[in-house]
Amino acid sequence: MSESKEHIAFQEKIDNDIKIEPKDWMPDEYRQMLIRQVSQHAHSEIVGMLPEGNWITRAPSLRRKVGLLAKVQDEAGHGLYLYSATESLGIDRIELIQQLHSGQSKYSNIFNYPTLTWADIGAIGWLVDGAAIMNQVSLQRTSYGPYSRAMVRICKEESFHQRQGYEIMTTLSNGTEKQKAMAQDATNRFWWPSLMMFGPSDKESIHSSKSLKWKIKRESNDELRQQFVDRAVPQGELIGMTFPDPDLKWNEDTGHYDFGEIDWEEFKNVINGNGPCNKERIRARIKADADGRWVRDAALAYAKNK
Ligand code: FAQ
Repeated sequence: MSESKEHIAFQEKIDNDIKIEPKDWMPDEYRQMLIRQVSQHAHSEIVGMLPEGNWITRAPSLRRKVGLLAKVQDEAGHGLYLYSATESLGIDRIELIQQLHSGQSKYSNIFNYPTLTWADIGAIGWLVDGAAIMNQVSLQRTSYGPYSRAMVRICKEESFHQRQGYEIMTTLSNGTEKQKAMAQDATNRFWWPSLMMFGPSDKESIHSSKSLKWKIKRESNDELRQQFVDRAVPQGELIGMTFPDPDLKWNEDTGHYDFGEIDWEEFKNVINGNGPCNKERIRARIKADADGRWVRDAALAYAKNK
């Protein structure tokens, strides 16, 4: 079947790097693909507040507490930009939140792991925000205007997040033997799940070919994962961390680090609701939604009276 005039004009715009804006014509599949990805991204931001929020009351100093509070608040802001970008595609935020609560919509695998020690806050900033930035810098060039603009703003804040995490790891690795061991343990536990954040391998990724053709994603899952490994390994070595992968080594020929096979069974389990903290995370989100209902009701009643 030959493509319609609209389809051809749409693809021409994409090929010429002209952004698609909310009122422009777009294929329904492009719209649905964006609603899926951007809403999952928004959910990740607000579920991502939970593992770190767990440590706000136990931060080891006032300075650390202020930094962590600011970071967690930033994540809420990122969620807001991204829900707004998703709403510009014609879906209501309440429906998106219901999809998160019912398990119909995914969010990043990484937030289903527990934060057991203070060093986990360092490892999350260094590795999780590090991985998130690698992906989001690329998404600044995504073809959908509102998503692309949200990414520019989010990336500025994420780079502060990454630095505060790396600074925590640097401090711990210069500390007592116990502190060094705590930092190493956090690195060991967060390393593989951070690599999984980039999604399945290119061979297994179901959405990549369409997404790359429409420039929703600008680089493939494996390309971004490799860039992340190449950047994170020297950073870890600089502060005396090792990585839990016997196959990790510099490859002179490719100019990249080789690394071992990811445990895709673990990845599938976690993204399908069976990770260590999935149920706890969704319970916390549902409770937060119910606890905040009176505020929304009051705001609506006030708006109506005006
Ligand atoms: N976790 O065909 P693909 C952050 C699912 S933000 C869970 O390759 P795609 C900030 C995927 O949805 C972190 N599920 O899919 C922060 C699909 O399932 P579906 C979030 C995953 O979309 C830091 C299926 O597997 N960032 O961390 C994951 O082309 C610290 C097949 O996969 C973004 O969301 C995963 N890791 O590529 C906050 C970035 N990977 O929908 C607090 C935007 C894949 O068919 C503290 N998203 N799946 O049921 C993307 O770039 C893409 O969506 C990918 C996946 C690369 C994540």
